[in-house]
Amino acid sequence: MPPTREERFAGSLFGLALGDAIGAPYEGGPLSGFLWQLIGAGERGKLRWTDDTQMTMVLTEHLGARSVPDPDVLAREWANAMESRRGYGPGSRRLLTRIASGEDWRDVNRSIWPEGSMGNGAAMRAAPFGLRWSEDREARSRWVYETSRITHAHPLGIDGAHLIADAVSRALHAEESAPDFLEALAEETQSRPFVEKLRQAVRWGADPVTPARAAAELGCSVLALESVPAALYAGARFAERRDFDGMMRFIIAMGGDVDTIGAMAGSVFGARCGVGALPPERLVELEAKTRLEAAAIALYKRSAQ
Ligand code: R7I
Ligand code: MG
Ligand code: MG
Repeated sequence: MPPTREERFAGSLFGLALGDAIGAPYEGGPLSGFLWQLIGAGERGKLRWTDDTQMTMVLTEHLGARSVPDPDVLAREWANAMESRRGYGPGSRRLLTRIASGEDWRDVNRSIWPEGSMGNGAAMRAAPFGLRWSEDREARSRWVYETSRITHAHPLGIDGAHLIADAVSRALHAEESAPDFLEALAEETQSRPFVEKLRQAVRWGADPVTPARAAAELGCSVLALESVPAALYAGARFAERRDFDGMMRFIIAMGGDVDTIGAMAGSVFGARCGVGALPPERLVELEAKTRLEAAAIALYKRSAQ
């Protein structure tokens, strides 16, 4: 039996949090991993997630509580929820600190790079838009844009967010092979640099390329243009086999921005396979499960109205 829509909503958000938490100790190599063990300490013994889940959870709650997002309110909610120990990107941390102290996001979102950030910080939190407006591309696209630019004004940062939202909405009902899924996304997106990366993965067809080759040809850094295609490839490939553990082993072996690639791939995996396909022994360890579950249910109800 295919998962219900409600199971897919929960699957997408829990898949994101699990991918983030399982990947977190591997982000940025051994030294960062060691630091994460030291400063990331949260509820004792729990599988701890990072900024990727923190921002997604706040966004999911925001979307569940109203018919359309309010970017000014959302910017403050993100800023107030920021905790340094969650390992935020350096640019995002600075912008959110300024927003928390009362500055308008419009005045700060191009203060570090003239065109804004092209990091993956908007893409890592875009999954809820794919769930909320799965059938309405125009609304999905509008709200991804209006909220991504709070911290990521650069077109590549925003394009990456559109792709993750589109992929999650597609994964809610499509049962295609990985190459067909990636080709459909490539056809939908207007962003040339992303189309080239996606077509590269489409050309691999059903050949199981090694993590090293995927990392070399797609990239796996914190830039949206690298980590988003890598996550879409891993998510699509392993969702076909309902193999979450295999997906995480592949992502860890690719290296680079492991928590974020895990989060984005996990959100696609969960939207397609449902919460029942996530490893139960890891799910029970996940921190703040009750809050995440309530956020998923509220978003589900809102999108069903
Ligand atoms: O995108 P962002 O929120 O970072 C998210 C990442 C994820 O891996 C999380 O797990 C967390 O670890 O951080 O934060 P930004 O600082 O906006 O962007 C991330 C990085 O991308 C920056 O620190 C830069 O190294 C790089 N970057 C750029 N470099 C050159 N020119 C982003 N934009 C530019 C740019 O325009
Ligand atoms: Mg993170
Ligand atoms: Mg990361």
